[in-house]
Amino acid sequence: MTDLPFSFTLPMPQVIPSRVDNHIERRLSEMRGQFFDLEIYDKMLATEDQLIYEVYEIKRPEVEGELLMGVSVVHPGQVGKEFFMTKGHFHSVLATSEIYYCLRGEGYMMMETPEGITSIEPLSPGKVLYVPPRWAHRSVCTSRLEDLVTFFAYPANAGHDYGTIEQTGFRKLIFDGVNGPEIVDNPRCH
Ligand code: PAN
Ligand code: ZN
Repeated sequence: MTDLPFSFTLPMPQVIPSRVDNHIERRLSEMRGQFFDLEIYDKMLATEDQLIYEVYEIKRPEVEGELLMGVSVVHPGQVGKEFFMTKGHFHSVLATSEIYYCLRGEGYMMMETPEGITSIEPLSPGKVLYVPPRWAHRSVCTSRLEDLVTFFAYPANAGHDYGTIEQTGFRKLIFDGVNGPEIVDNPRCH
């Protein structure tokens, strides 16, 4: 063994809030139809129902005037070349917004309006992202080692519309390309 300088990465521990009222775990089996490569999805699922992301929620009454907040943790991984991500949603009360603050990891917030305007914002520690009213949003973890950890807050009466994204998909996909993350058009989006 040659005595050369070397380095390695020690992933930081997960950021979990000291108060948690509800812990959600989303596994591969709950994301059917959301990843582009259905064949690889089925193959992976046959081997293991992997944990894709987790949400630590702080509960408040779900009424106007209140805010819901918590921490979202998207784990590193890929389905084929597509990075692990959240389901993504519109808010049921479309005219509600959300704030995300990135605590750890690397990734993107994929966003789009019902009219088809798209915006994809990079996330890295310290980044504050404002998701304006009417924009669907999905977090994507592009780091190979670290979780993408974000703090979020949104109006407590917003509600979640997952159905629209489940049926139509987002207009863009994020794949692991030769020179890093690659954003491509989703050929299945309609
Ligand atoms: C977040 C998200 C969280 C998980 O709290 O709910 O990141 O993503 P999905 O809800 O898309 O599974 C939020 O945006 N609330 O509105
Ligand atoms: Zn939201």
